[in-house]
Amino acid sequence: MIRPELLADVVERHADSNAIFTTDTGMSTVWLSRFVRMSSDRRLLGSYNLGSMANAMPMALGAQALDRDRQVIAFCGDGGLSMLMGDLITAVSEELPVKIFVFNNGRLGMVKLEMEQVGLPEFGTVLNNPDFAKVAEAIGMRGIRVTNPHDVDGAVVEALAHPGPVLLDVVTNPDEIALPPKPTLEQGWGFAIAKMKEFAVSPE
Ligand SMILES: Cc1ncc(C[n+]2csc(CCOP(=O)(O)OP(=O)(O)O)c2C)c(N)n1
Ligand SMILES: [Mg+2]
Repeated sequence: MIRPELLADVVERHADSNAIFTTDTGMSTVWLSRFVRMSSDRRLLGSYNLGSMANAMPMALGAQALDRDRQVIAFCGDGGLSMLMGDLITAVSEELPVKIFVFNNGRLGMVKLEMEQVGLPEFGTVLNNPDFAKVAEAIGMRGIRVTNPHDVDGAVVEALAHPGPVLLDVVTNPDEIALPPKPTLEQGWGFAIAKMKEFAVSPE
């Protein structure tokens, strides 16, 4: 099982020193903010206070259209990407060499966590995803799918070196928890209750 932190850290290590990053609203926001170092030359675009999902890929398209020579990297959730997936065609038709990295946890992960921290068992947050790399290939862009942690580094290097648009579909751990900087006892208690309820529903 691939930890999303690994992907964020590997991207940080291989990205250009003047890359433009975009991030969806969801757990990818957390992984980017914890692992990707910003500098005066890098740029970061997100929805943030507006809190809208699905923004990372279209923001990347816009940024790349302004500067085709600069490395533009989108940190996408699988839920976010699915919402505006048709716009992948724009990357191909406009020849925008965006690097789309999908944190594919098969979940609306942030919402799963929000429910669990108040003691609710996961409900309605499982996503029945297609193989995003195959979708990308069908659309006409390079698609790479990664399911083994040992392949993450090579796949990121390959994606960043690809001259055209590329989608890297990384299957990540759906149970990874993005702890807030100062977790409360109440949140921990809620999480424990949720896990007991989830276990009671599916004991395997
Ligand atoms: C348009 C919109 N719908 C719903 C939400 C509520 N919401 C916030 S994060 C999230 C889940 C995001 O899932 P995904 O893109 O897969 O990212 P993950 O948290 O799993 O990394 C949802 C449903 C929102 N912020 N914006
Ligand atoms: Mg997700």
